[in-house]
This record gives sequence, structure tokens and C-alpha cells, in this order.
Amino acid sequence: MITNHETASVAQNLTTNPHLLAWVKEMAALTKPDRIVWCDGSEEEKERLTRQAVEEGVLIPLNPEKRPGSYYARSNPNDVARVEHLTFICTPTREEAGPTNNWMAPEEAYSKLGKLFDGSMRGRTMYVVPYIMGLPGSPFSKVGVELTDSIYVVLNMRIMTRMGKVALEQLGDSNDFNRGLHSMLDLDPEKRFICHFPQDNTIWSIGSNYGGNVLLGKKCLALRIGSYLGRKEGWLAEHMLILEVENPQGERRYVAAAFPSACGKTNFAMLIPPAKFAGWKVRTIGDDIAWMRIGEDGRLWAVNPENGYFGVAPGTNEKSNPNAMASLRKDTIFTNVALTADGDVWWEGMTKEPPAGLTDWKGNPWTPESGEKAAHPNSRFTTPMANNPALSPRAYDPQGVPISAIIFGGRRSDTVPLVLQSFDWTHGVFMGATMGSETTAAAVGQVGVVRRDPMAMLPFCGYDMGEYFAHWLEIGKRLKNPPLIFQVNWFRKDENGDFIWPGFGENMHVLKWILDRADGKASAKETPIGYVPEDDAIDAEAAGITKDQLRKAMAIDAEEWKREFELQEELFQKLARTMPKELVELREKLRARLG
Ligand code: SAT
Ligand code: MN
Repeated sequence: MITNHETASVAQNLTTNPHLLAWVKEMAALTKPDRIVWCDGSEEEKERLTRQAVEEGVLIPLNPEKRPGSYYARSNPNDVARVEHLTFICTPTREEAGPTNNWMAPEEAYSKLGKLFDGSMRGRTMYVVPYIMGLPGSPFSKVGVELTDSIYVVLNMRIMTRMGKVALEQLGDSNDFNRGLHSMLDLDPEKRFICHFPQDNTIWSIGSNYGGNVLLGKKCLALRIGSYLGRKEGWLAEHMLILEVENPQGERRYVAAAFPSACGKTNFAMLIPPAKFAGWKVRTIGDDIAWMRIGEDGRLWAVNPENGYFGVAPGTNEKSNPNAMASLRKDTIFTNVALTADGDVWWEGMTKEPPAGLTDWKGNPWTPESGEKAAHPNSRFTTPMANNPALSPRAYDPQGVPISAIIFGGRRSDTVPLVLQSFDWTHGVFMGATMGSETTAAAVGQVGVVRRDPMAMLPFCGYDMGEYFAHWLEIGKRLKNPPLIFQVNWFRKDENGDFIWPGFGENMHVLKWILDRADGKASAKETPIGYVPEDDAIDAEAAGITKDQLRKAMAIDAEEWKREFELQEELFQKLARTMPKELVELREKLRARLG
């Protein structure tokens, strides 16, 4: 049993924040850990906790020659992805959470989860993990403290955020911090809940040990609570990568892009321009989350609040993403990939032929005849962003970067062309709002069915989505110099079911056109549903496809689009109460233009 005196004295040299000390004490009284350990974020602490995690069997050291400083973790096979059906927004009224979120009344959630948390850390250590989302000292940053009984969470949070002393220093004696409570309990899916209390700036997560459910700074704080705070405070918290493009003249432009989970955000953020683009450079600011504010210059400025990448491993290879492969060479935690006989990692798509002697993500010997994947389709790497050879120094700029273009992208086999520019901000918000995508393994459930995923935020918006669109429209009104908005689709298929567009580095062709538009350097053709590149603005041959294939990738088929507008009806119905009338009217107008 920890006495009050002990709680305070352990923390003494780190903080005297009375709000924090009182809350830790209260949560310890509830969860009843044997020990409380305050994390300072030091190297010494990392080594000590890593050693302990290895002793406990939570981490397996990888071959230090092949992957120095890197470790391997397996999750419980019932706990491999975010669980959207067990994720709740606990606002005082159901209306505030809106029809796209699961809702639980705050009292009910505190009481239900409180019973599960009661004694959940008995025999375990409670780690106090103070962290910053954003740059230390930046006015845009938010401090969170996660209390967790998972050493795996601590070591991942250490990579993904600015963790330890630095966060306590930023917090000082303030009461303004996110209160995150996490316990693995017994990993029983029946007792698994991820509850957000936006009004209390609080997150309670129990019964899981998987990334998005438990690294509370990421989806829970930076997006769900973040979006709520963003509306209240007049900024945007978005599920977007941020990248920098430098042209041969040395001019730099910044782009933010939203894609649903596991649709290639990390690859796009680390894109390497192909040979045709000699002198061009693409650098990464962030690969998953953007916090965006209106600058004094009337432009939209973005920061990446994270400090690392929690990326999808399968499909990552020297061709699809050399920068990611380089990032993973050291100091990385791999989760649910396959292990090689010589203590390295492997996943589907890393090499054409799997090496002999693999052990799969469940710990069983694996051969191609096993009939199952060696790595889980949602297996992940956690790696410090400083490892990325293409990291932009501006990732460390506390003011962020000015955004020239916003891109919304889904995974669509048909209908949506390679690239489409919106007529204006409102139309751009409409494009984001009506985004559809085929589902992936990043969330539990059926894979490959089209679902509306507005702005890739469906699982991450902490309040009513109609109000969220209204907030976007509001921000647009306040921007004197708004970014242009585009829709892209790398995933269109031909009649044989093959992808038409090569994707990866060749996406540079599309990116360049987008930036030329933003700089007023490229003309465009008007279609009923937006602007598209002039013929030959994108060099099919250089991208490695025929002109005919490019035409197919770009095609806008009126019949397909009429169906698309029909399919949007479900979303408009669902959000009818709060859907901004500008968007309702715009949909009618666009539909009418198709004839
Ligand atoms: O939610 S995670 O952080 O696990 C990754 C994702 O789904 O985008
Ligand atoms: Mn994501």
C-alpha cells in the first residue's frame, strides 16, 4: 500500500504540483498498485525499464548487430487493433457526442469503469507518465499525464511523445493537463473500454494493451479530446500527415493530408521523388496527426504534436518506403511482426521471399504453407522521428509550418479520380466531409467495405460531426489566405482488379500539380464536381503507365458519381440535425450539375 506521504515523496524531486499529486493519489487509491514510479524520461530510466521489460518477457531483444537498441513485443491475439465499438465519448448529453460516436453518460462511465479499475493494479506498478503533445515551450502544446500499469505503454510513450521531466516543467503548478488512466486489467475483451470525458479533459482506458487504445497521447488526446478543445479554442486537430516539398529553386511548401488508418499516410509523408524530379526534395513533418491554427498572417499553420511514428509494418519495404526502412534500423519497438531465426524482424511485403525459419506473431513456427500471415496485418513499429533521414528541421519549429494545400484521400476501387481540386473552401470541406474509404485492418471489423470516413476522423472526432464540419467552415471564414483543398485516390482499380496508378514515389506527379495550383503556376479543367489537371499536366509515361491508363485513373463517370451522391445520403441523414446547410445545398447543386 502506498501512503500519501510516499506518493508525494517519490514525486518530490520531480513535481510539487498539488493538482497532479492529489489526482495520482486518488487514482492510486482506486487502482491499488504495489508501487508508484514517476517517469523522468531519462536515458538511465529507459535502460532500467527496458531491462525490466525483457526480464518480464514483455519485450524480446532483437539481434543487436541487425537492429541495435530494438525490441520485439507480441500482444494478446485478442488485442491487435483499435476497438471502435468499445470506444466512448462521455459528454453530459448524447447529442454532444453526436450520432457517429458511441456515447455513455459520464456518471455511468465513471461508475462502470471505476468498478473495473478498483484494485486493477494490485501486485503491479503504477507508472506516472507525464508527456507533452507538441513542442516543449510551444503555446500550441498540451500536457497530459498517463497513469498506466503497462511497461510496454511507458516505453512506447517515451518514443511517441516528449516524456518525463520536460512535461512536468512545462506544466508547473497548473491544473491544465489531460488526466489519462490506463490498466491492462486481464485483457478480457468483455472488460475493455476506452472512455473519453472531454469536459473533464480525462481519458479512462481499460482491458487493452494495443497502441491506439492505450498510447493515450495519440488518438485519445491528440484527436478525440484535441478536436473538442480545438472547437472550444478555435483550432483544428486532424488525422493528417504534414510534409514539406522543396523545389530545385530551394522554395519550400507544406501540405497536410488526411487518409484513414493504414492507407499509406506514413509512406506519403516519407515519399522519395523519382528520377524525373531531379532537385526536388520531400521531407516529413508528421505522419499521422496535425494540429492547425490560424496565424497572424491569415494562413493556416500546422504542427505535428508527436515525437515518433507508430506505423503499419506490412507492405513497408525498400521500394515502398526506404525512409521508413532506414528509420527502423535502430531504437525501434516492433509489435506483432514475425521473428527471424537470427533475431531480426520480418513482415509480409518486406521481401518477396520470406526467410526460412520464421516465428509468427503468435509465437508459432511459420512457413508459407501455414495458411496464415506471419505478421499480423496491423503489426506496427514504434520509432523515434529523429531516426527518419527525411525529417524536416521544421518538425521542431514551435510555430509550425504554413499549409499551402490540404489533401483528402480515401481507398477507393472506383469512382474517385486520381486528383480533384475543390472549387473553394466550402467545397473542400464538403469533399472531406463526404470522404469514403474501404476499411482496413487498423480497426477490428470487416475489411474492404466502403464506409464514409469524414476527413478520416470518423473514429477520432470527439464531438458531433455536423458541428465539426461547421467548425471547419468557421475556420475557413477566418482564414484570409486559406490553403487549397484537394481530393486524391491512389487506389483506383481497372477492370482486372489491378491498381491503375503506381502510387508511392510516383505520387510526386500529383503532389507537384497540387503545389503548382497553390502557387498559381498550373491551369486546370473544370468538371461538374471540381477542377482536374489539363491533359498532359501529369506525365503518364514518366509515371510508368500509358496515357490510356492515366485517363482511366482520372476519369469522372457521371453515373458513378450519381451513385456516389446517393451513397452520401446515409451520412447526411445520420447527421441531419447538425449538418451545415451550406453543405446540404452544395450537395444538391453538385448533383444537379451531373444532369
Ligand atoms: O490508432 S492507432 O494509433 O493504433 C493507428 C491508427 O489506427 O491510425
Ligand atoms: Mn492514424
